[in-house]
Amino acid sequence: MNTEKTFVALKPDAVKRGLIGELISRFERKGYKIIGLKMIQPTNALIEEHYKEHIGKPFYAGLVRYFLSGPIVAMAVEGVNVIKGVRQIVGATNPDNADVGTIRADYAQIMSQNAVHASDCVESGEREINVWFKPEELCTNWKTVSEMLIEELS
Ligand code: FUP
Repeated sequence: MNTEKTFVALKPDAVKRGLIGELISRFERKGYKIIGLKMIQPTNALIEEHYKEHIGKPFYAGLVRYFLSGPIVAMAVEGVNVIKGVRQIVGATNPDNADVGTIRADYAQIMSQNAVHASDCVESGEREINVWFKPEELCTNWKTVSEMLIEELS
């Protein structure tokens, strides 16, 4: 079983619109295990570390302004093939191209305020979890029902 970890963030627009519970439940109902969860006001340093591959790009200044505009909900999420699965739930970067039923299609209109972030590969997931969480903030010593059921018959 290919269990992986990913970093998910509910961005300031999602928090301000009161979507925290609704969006977290999308990941919970898939059976994913939330091993880290906190609300945090991003700082310049955290944003720079998180989005370092985008520094210097034309949209970077707007991205920083967006992340400074209010708190995010940071999540570390674990599950089988979770990188791909979470990005399927999240949808394409530009809501115009996101499939109906994905978060970005259902809750966002523009790419620069697309409600949610999800890591694009296992290495990014590990790196981003470490940007936003201290190791002691992660709770891994428990099992979800999905985990138990998957283990039971596999
Ligand atoms: P994603 O992996 O889907 O979050 O997308 P990227 O890492 O390519 O981009 C990070 C964020 O930058 C996106 F969520 C939206 C923003 N962005 C823009 O505003 N304009 C662009 O042209 C590209 C990205």
